[in-house]
Amino acid sequence: MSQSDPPLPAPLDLRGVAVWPGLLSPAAQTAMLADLRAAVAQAPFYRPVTPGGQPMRVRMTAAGRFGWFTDRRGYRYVDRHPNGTPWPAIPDSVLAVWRAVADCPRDPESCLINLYRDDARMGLHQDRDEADFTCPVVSISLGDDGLFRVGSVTRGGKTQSIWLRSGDVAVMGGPARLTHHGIDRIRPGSSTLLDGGGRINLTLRVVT
Ligand code: MD3
Ligand code: FE
Repeated sequence: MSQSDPPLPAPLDLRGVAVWPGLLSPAAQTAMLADLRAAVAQAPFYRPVTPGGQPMRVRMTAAGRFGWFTDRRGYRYVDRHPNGTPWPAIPDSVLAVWRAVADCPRDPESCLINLYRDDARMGLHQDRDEADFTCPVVSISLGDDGLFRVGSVTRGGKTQSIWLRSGDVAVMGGPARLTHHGIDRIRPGSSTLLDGGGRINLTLRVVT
């Protein structure tokens, strides 16, 4: 993906979230996964603990200047892995997707790497731990299908769901930046991309 690539096709619109199904070819997905493996070797997946003391079902790690983090002390961005080392750099293959789809003059400062295995899910929530909401959040899905639910900015009300599949890219910008969203479940075994199965989702964000 580069500046000389052809213009993007029109995205689907899911309550203001733009979704490009299959934006990444199978070869691009495999190449990105190899880049991520190198990052995860430096910054292994761990299980975050909510402020209420519950271990999350999603495994996490991050790349870039900041990683989103939670423990008993609360939600925040931190500049290193719990093992004490700085997060690895965001791979160029991932940055290229941001530059192609995010209408933002800045590069992302954080790439959260979520791993969903088996019964992992993520409840409806808003992403609001960032200091700046003018740039979008960009999501890249790899591996098994995930049932993605989008609601509204206010709590409650209607929601709409779609299955995100490997290679899909979603952009949450403008009014959709603060909508509630979550992953109800994955479909284990729907992809052979990841060794050991499961779904990886990358979320790219400007934080400061
Ligand atoms: C809609 N991750 O890490 S990505 C998260 O698939 C997160 O792992 C989910 O929600 C996942 O915070 C969903 C799609 C997504 C990300 C950010 C959003 C949708 C969003 C921000 C605003 C609205
Ligand atoms: Fe989120």
